[in-house]
Amino acid sequence: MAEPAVIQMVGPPDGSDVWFDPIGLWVRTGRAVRWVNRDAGNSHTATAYHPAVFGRSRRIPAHARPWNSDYLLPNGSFEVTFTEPGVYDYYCLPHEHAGMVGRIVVGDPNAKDWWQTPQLKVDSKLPAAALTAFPSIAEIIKRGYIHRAQ
Ligand SMILES: [Cu+2]
Repeated sequence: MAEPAVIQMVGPPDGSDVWFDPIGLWVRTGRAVRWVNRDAGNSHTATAYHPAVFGRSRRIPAHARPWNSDYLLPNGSFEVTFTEPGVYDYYCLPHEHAGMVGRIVVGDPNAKDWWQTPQLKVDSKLPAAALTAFPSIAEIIKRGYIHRAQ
């Protein structure tokens, strides 16, 4: 088994900014992803956009299981194994309004065009800072991972 891919929750020591690094990640089906809080100044969550979790719009594949890490203290971690191909958008509960969101693309990019999911293009229930922060699916697939634009 491959080691989990790691997404760090990061920010400057004064706590004035927060983000997931990488903000965009591509993994093969069956790979685990581990979120690790490397931000000494904040607690964070990794929470899937799904009606079953705080009643949000579904922004993960139809048959995928949603997740919620709950609050991760500094150096805390949480892991999810992705068995369903598709696009997964998630957010940090206390920092969604600051644009702390991420996108994971799972599966063989050449298998089919599942990444054209129309629900991902618009979502009136998301704060603008979150909606504009997601990296493009095409870029994630092309580069494998995307760091947030500074
Ligand atoms: Cu956060």
